[in-house]
Amino acid sequence: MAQSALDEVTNTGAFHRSPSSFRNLLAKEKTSQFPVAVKPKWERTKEGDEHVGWVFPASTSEEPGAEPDTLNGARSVRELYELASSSYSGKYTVPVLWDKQLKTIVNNESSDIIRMLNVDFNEISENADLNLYPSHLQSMIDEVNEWVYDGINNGVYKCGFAKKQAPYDEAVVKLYEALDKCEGILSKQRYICGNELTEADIRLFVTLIRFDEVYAVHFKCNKKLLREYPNLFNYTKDIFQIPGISSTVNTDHIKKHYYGSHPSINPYGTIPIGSNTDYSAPHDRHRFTDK
Ligand SMILES: N[C@@H](CCC(=O)N[C@@H](CS)C(=O)NCC(=O)O)C(=O)O
Repeated sequence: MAQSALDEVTNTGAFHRSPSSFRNLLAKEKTSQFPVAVKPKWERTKEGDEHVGWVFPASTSEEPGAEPDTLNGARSVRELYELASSSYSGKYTVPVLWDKQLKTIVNNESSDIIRMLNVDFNEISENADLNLYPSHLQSMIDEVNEWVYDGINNGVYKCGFAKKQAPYDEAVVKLYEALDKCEGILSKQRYICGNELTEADIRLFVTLIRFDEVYAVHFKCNKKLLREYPNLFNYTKDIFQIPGISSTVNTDHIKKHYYGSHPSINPYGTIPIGSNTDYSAPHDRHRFTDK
């Protein structure tokens, strides 16, 4: 079983992400979140073996924007997986939904976690009325998520981690077909499933916000930059400017992570200067909804 994304390339040279192992869903019982951030650059996770992955800083001053694990005193995300299951042998990935009381991983699959955050934390959330997965749009959200994940979210990884030309060629064609499709949809409506913000926008946004800074260079997604797509670019600014979103984007961490953590792609870890795009600049997306 793969222990890191760096081991997930098959002998045809194509990147295949292995499935998540912890898939519990929350019932209505009270559970609490524990927001922590790990250091952006992967490091050795244990003395005695070669594994590299997510580690916590030892103090709050070590890496601005990252905090130590004050709850369990773990040095790495790997230690949390080992605390949750002594027989675990898969990848030590984020995100992880952690149960403070039971000291275990509830779930490590982002598509499950995003659904749980929408519903199961309403009693303690500031904006409980926000529903990013409304019943009238569920089938459309599911359908969009599928091609966006395959073509774009995972598509950029398939481009970047391909070790042969053919899987790269296949992934990059699919990526730009999916981006062109988004551009077409977003020329007619404000968000990807209509004029209402949904989970599908959040899932698309997380890849778009990294596109010009990282994927265009590091993962060889350079047929066209995000800023060359008028609708996709303005849409990314629009979502970035929703209150609460920009504080989840740390461009410095994003760049340190990718350029510093994949020596097979960027052996010297040099961080490129661009793109320094200002996503807080004005956008034109109100034209669909302020009529
Ligand atoms: N299916 C998982 C995949 C998560 C995933 O691959 N996370 C990456 C983020 S860069 C990770 O933590 N990788 C660590 C590694 O490959 O060792 C999800 O979407 O939640």
